[in-house]
Amino acid sequence: MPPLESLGRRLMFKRILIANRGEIALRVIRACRELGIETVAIFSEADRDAPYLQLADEAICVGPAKAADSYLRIDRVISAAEIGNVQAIHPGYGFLSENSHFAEVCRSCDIGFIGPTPEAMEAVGDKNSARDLARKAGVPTVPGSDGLVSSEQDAVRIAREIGFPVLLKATAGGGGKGMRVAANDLSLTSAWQQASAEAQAAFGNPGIYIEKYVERPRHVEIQIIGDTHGQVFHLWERDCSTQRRHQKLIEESPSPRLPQATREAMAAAAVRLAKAAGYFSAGTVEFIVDQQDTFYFIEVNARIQVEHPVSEMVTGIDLVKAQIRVAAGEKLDFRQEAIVPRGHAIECRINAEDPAANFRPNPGRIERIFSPGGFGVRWDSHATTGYVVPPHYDSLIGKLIVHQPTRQAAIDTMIRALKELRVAGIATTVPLHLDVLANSAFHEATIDTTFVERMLAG
Ligand code: MV4
Repeated sequence: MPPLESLGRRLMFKRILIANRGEIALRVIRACRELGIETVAIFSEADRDAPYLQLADEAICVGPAKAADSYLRIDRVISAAEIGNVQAIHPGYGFLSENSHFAEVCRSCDIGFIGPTPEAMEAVGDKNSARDLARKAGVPTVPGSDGLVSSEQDAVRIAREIGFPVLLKATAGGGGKGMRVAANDLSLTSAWQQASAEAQAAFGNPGIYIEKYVERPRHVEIQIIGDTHGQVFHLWERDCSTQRRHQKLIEESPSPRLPQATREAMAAAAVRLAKAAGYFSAGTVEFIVDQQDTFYFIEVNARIQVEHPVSEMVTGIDLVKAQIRVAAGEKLDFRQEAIVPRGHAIECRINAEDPAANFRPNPGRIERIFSPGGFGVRWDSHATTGYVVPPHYDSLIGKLIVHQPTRQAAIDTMIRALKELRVAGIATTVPLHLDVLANSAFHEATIDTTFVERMLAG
């Protein structure tokens, strides 16, 4: 008997390739199983023995350990898709997920891409163009330059106009890469030199724009999902302020202390922007929120994100299944008014890093693992006893997600589950999470994006 969900769905893919690894590869395999879709996994030589590969219907090697020679090789991934005889590719997050050229190659090979179109990806992938689009859609942006800044002289003139401190951002950057703060004319000169050189070197695109620097913001993002029939829905917000050096540590939904009117305005703004960009599939519209609860658009993430489970838990919507369905051309049968957040969800990212040694990556063999469970607990992980965490990729070994009626109950369950999780053989970020969850600022939710670094400093 095929799963009930696959009956009567003539549009649906029969077989898809997952162009990713680790927990997100497993997450997609699970969604496919429930939809009655066969899966082809790919792996590098470093992942050859990874247990989750056994859960796919087929697994194909795409090259050596180095991502640039395997998971990032468009030619090899497409060859695997041809050999695997799939109708579509799910890119997961990272790797090729936001590469519009890859999405275009899929299209020209007549392979479905489980994500937005290359055109939508480009419109939001260039940060300056996304900001332009936001303004045209009536989405608040941070006061700043009207487009790219062409010279140091222009930069000084604009910075004086908007007032210091300012932030120089690379239009090809994102996630904090290629940003420089400047407090006055003098520091702007060196910030300009560094930012433009870095943008050219790192992204091959020297474009820079300037924004007023918002001090100690919160990071709040809106989850959206759209279909190819012009519908875009939002799944409310996630607060990702608990981060260190642009690496998110804890995400939660709802965002504590966010006024309901602000939440509603942000969600509506995110949907307007997605519609203006012709965006479908899953995506995230990222905002910063200042101390006065004023919100500003920052950037769009054109992929499923690591932290998507917290939105799934509070809304009851399986985002990966929805992503696959809309890529196959199905119309989402949601009603926005029926997407009502229920309770509170928190996710802790468990990384193979040693918080006692400046978060040094700690790859190696997991001698033993005991996975947490019980009421309100979800453990999304590919790690098993005997699994060797390879040193070549990001160090995420699992995501611990809890869902409870209130934030306080969610914190209590998270502490219980973190203590239940036992990983022997390698150091993990569990102790750091326990410290954060015991912190009064976290309890009072008076935190911003500088909270963890201030906590660790003193
Ligand atoms: C900002 C900002 C303050 N003012 N823009 C960093 C990542 C990138 N997505 C946007 N980022 C920021 N943009 C203005 N005009 C502060 C940050 C920022 C930040 C944002 C979200 C989460 C964590 C952060 C940590 C440091 C700085």
